[in-house]
Amino acid sequence: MNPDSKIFVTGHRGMVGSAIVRRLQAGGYSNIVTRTRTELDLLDQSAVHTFFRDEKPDYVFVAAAKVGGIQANNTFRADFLYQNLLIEANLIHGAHLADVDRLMFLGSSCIYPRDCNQPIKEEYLLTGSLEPTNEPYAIAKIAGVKLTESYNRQYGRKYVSVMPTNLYGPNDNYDLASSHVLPALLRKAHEAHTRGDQEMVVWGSGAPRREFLHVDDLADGCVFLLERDYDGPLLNVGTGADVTIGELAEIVMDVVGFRGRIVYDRSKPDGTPRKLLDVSRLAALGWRARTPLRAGIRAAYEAAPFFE
Ligand code: GFB
Repeated sequence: MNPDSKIFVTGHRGMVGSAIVRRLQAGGYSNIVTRTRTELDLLDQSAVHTFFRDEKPDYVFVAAAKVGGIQANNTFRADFLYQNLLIEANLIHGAHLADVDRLMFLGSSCIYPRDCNQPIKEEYLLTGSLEPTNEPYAIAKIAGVKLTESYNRQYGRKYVSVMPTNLYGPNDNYDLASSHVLPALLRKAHEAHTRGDQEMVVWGSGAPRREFLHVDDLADGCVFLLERDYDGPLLNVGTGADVTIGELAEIVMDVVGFRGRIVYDRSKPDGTPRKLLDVSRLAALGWRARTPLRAGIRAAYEAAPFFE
């Protein structure tokens, strides 16, 4: 890629897409193309194909997706499956039809079997059953991985799939019903602290382990791969370390300055017990995450819409 290559970033208003745009701008890329949902509906096949035919970007980031935390995934199962299948199929096939040779598809660590060995190597894909709370989303993301692999095999494209672990950072979703755990705990701790509460509710048992990657690190890893013309197999992106949800809650409370008690709401699902990614494939290429968890959480807190 050169600095004036035309790079189409989908989902640029979301947490991942906006981080990729920031990182590209910082790297001197000046020809970044974005479209809002009103300008281009990614569920509309013919609109997406026309867009590609007219714009002919050099590179596409598939960062647009319907995403959410455990409860949203478990509740809006049809929407997560249908919309993600359509978005990725329209973008990947549309890019191919317009002869766009380079593309990066972003998935999620929930594509791997629920009970696979830890840390999770890329080759564990499709070796076991998925976590039920996010099976529809995971199936859609697995289809995306298979689309990139298949267009490469059949048509010689250089489409890459990247699987980030749980992400957090600026432009995260702080709606408690649909968010992921980290933004939810930041908001709950902030509100509890502001109200002077004695306790804060954390869903599930607190025992599941999760790995958290700052979205700016993910964006940096993506641009690192773009700049090295990486066109190899599926790659995990993570930090290589995880914490329990209970430990995460303690760190968040500490960052916010809330000194109350944690109450576990065991009527809410735990989800997968652990999903720590093996990041050695990406590390061997020379990239690693840089943001320490506590510092990243502090930065996310200060960027949160309710921070004053
Ligand atoms: O982040 P999260 O919603 O998604 O939840 P997953 C992670 C863990 O945190 C679960 C617990 O064990 C939750 O029960 N948790 C505790 C909370 N308190 C809260 C809370 O207030 N809100 C939320 N949301 N969780 C999603 C998948 O899985 O992660 C997606 O559903 C995707 O497919 C995404 O892979 C990255 O890590 O369980």
